[in-house]
Amino acid sequence: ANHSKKAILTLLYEHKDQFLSGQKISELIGCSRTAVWKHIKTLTEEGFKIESVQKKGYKLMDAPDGLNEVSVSAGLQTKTLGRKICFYESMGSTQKEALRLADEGAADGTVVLTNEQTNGRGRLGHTWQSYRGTNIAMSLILRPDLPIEKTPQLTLLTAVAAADTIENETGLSCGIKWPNDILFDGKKLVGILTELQAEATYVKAVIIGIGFNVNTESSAFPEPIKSVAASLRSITGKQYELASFVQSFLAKFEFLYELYLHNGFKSIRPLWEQRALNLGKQIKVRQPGGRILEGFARGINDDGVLLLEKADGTPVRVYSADIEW
Ligand code: BT5
Repeated sequence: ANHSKKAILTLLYEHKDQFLSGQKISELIGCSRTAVWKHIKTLTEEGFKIESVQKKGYKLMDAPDGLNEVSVSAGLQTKTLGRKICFYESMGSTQKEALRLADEGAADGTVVLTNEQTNGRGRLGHTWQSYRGTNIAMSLILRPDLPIEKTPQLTLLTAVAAADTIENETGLSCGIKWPNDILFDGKKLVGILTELQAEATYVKAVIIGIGFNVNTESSAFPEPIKSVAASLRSITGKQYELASFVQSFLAKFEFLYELYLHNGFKSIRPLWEQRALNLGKQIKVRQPGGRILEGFARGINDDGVLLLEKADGTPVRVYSADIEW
């Protein structure tokens, strides 16, 4: 029954501006017209506004605030990514759930998505704040055939995908602060967290978590986050449709990911460099173990490694697994 309800909602989303007759729906789904009517009734109770006109049929007028699984899956233009979506109305962390699902064997391209993340994680035990229905929290489960040392490149790829999506959807041109922050006017719009499930030498799964501040009002950010965070809405004053934003990100990500798997990081590197904010500057980097390194950021190489030059001229390679300040 749940399956038919989802199929009906999908049809309504796919024909958003048209009426679909009960007869047509029952034929396409393979259930009775009475069953169609009952499912429509349930959807209405769940908060979907569905216009129903005799002889014409049903038309989707509005949906509950925020995301739902079908709003993202209907019309999604990807081959693998998001073909399976695990959607939760509210949850602690999409990242934690994705790690659990990956451990249970979830397929490559599975996406975990929620309307409300209550215990979001950043790197190194930091927290990530989410605001119900106004920002996007999702995790991608990928199973690339990659050596472990190359996986930090996926963080850089994700940053490019996120910045490109923002530019396509809003016209804003964002910068990337190595390795994982997407900034506009110095404020953070997107956070990216890459985690691994690996055996000694091979990668079982890469879990990429992304948080986008989309429609959050700046007053919703508490101190001290307020001084470092921004949302698309706080910059442009506009509201964006979360579902189409997710669809657009998944399509962009998949495109870059395929390019990467076929041609390697050299196909991503120039795209990343175009948006890089701290190349050619003095920067500080925290290395594993807490040692702080200062130097001039020369650039990144074809492996995605940051090339730093210390004051005495010694070159140092910094991996995005290391933490920048
Ligand atoms: C990150 O960590 O930027 C990675 C954030 C990843 C979040 C996603 S959401 C979906 C998935 N599920 C999860 O549980 N996590 C992932 P880091 O570089 O450590 O930055 C964290 C710092 O950013 C915090 O210490 C705050 O200063 C700041 N911050 C927290 N929430 C923010 C927000 N909404 N917008 C901007 N900055 C924020």
